[in-house]
Amino acid sequence: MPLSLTHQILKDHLAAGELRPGSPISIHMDQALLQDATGTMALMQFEELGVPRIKVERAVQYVDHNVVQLDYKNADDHRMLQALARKYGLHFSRPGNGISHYVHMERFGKPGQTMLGADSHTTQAGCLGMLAIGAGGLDVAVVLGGHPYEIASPEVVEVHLSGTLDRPWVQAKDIILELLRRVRASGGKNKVFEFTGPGTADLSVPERATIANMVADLGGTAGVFPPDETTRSWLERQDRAGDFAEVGPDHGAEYDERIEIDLGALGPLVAKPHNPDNVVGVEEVAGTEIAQVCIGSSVNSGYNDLALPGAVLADRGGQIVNPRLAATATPGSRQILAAIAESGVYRQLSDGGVRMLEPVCGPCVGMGQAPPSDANSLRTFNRNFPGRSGTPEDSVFLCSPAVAAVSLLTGRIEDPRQYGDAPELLPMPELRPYVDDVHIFAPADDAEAERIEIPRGPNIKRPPEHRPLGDALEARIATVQPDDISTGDLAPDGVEVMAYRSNVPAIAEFTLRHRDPEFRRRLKEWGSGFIVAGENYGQGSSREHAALAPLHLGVKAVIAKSFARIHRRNLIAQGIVALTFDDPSDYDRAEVGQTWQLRELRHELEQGAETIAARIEEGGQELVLRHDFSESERAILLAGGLLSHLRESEGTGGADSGAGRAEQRDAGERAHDGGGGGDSGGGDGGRREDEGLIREAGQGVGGHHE
Ligand code: MIC
Repeated sequence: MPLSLTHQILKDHLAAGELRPGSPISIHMDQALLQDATGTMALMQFEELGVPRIKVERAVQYVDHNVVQLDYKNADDHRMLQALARKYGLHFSRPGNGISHYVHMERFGKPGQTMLGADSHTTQAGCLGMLAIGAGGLDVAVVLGGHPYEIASPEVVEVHLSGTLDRPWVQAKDIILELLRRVRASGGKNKVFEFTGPGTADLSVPERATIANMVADLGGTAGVFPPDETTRSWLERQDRAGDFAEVGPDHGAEYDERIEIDLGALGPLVAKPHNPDNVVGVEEVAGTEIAQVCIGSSVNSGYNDLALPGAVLADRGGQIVNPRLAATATPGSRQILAAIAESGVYRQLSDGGVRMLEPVCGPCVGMGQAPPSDANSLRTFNRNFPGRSGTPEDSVFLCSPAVAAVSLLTGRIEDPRQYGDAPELLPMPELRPYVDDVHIFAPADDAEAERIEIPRGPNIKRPPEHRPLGDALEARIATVQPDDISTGDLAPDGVEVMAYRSNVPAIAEFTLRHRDPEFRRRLKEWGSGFIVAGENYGQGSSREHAALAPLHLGVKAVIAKSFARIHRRNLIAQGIVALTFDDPSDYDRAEVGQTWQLRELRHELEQGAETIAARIEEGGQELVLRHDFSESERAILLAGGLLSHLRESEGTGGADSGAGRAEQRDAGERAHDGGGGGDSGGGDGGRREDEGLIREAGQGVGGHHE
């Protein structure tokens, strides 16, 4: 049977299982990507494996998220990550060097390879013909330890792009927004989107990157652009001609589904608050007053994305950004920063009044540049979940650089097609001096690696422990949540909260703070609880803190109408039972405070039962719950989490000796406690005993600095 490129890559990397949609498979990973906000937990969990050096061909630790450095916390994380990378064999991209996805595309992505990344937008690497998948930190840690990654074998959707874009006013961003409009935010679950057709060939690599990145926002597993001459010349420009590979779909390849987009019929699109799939034509929102325009982020931070707004401003005789507006621009990488500096685009933007930011994630994850209250913000980013910008009642619209560029002029959302002929862009200079990886540091050799001590600061705490599942689970419903709860609701974005990514007890204090401020109090009072939720629970980012924080608070199970892929897996990896309703209307029976009993859970999981029996103590109603755990996921849950499962199944818990791991853990414990953290590491189901250190959310937490 003629195969899609996705199936060829999967076949080449298959460690176990059958390529039948939905059936569990394990795949070997060639590469891994980590960023600082998820990387600290990922690498600390890697340490727990006791493996001396990583076992993938290439892993890169980036620092691009937590870079505001309001106090020592971010800086301590960076220092620890640099040492961990050097010791265990990862490359380290220093802060300011660029946004992980953008730099990885420039310097490391390889057609035909696989990659697992501790960031949902890892899918961006599909622009070069990689199969790149986002995951929680623990799954990435386990892959670094040499294990394959387990996932449901995806369906492969052919996205056939016909025609060409009416550039520059209709852009690649509009293609992915059109897909979001059609497929919606959870419609891509367990699907890989493979792009074909003449419209695909016409897209540059950074344009493909914008689309592949936001496949994550369809809930998709990956997006793949088969490599072609455009890919080859991109790699040549990056001095990486040798990384090109002649791979592609077989002639007549079969796909599970086909979507056709006629690019000639596409207009500029905008995603309204509060979900990337809330897409309308720009004409529907044109005229909306805005207070902010932000250009850049991991998507739309390439040369042309910045050159167009620069040219729009310069073309109008030096017209400045409308005085009612605040505007920012973020280049994707140091390479792009150098290119816009040299070409004059930087000057066009800066002269126009755009605030030029360093190449980091920045406002996309609420790291500064929060918009004013009661105002709209227009951004070329990939997400607009409520509060993500840092302003709790925010109102964020997502768009292409073309829409952003013309809206700079008036302070309203504008339809760029009303602006006639496009201005000429300043040409991109030669990249030559910028392709050296002088700011990406190689790991130490084995001898030096052994001697490297890992510096840790007082905000850095060991990951929670996993406890084996008991025979039954019984707990009170601690919260009932609606559809589309994002991991940002569970573990919020922004400078204040994200500074605690290495400190689960502290970050737990912010869980659901806007959705249900009483949630934490209830769990503290009751000691444990269940979460009940609607559809697409845990959509959005891969942050496993959305599972780690509830685990710390005592959440034992989440019962939802449906789960987003990465979060479902994160719950399981951390030993939280993720179940669905057999009859979704049973969701309506759930009330905060009720006690739900899963009396035969262990037995049912051991036996591989398809359904799980539940009973509501008050009133005695019986409910039928479902699960879709693979055999190994059942074993993970029985063991209480992925790390304990690996320890059980390998006897020693890793490739190295158990003694080595114990020693490391002791040393780690001393170091973690160094600042008076008082972390006992025990307690029920990962619950820690250092609550005394945790003050109300929003105040300082732990450590001697406060
Ligand atoms: C995001 O875009 O939501 C993030 C911030 O990059 C996250 C990672 C994180 O929460 O650290 C993601 O996409 O996984």
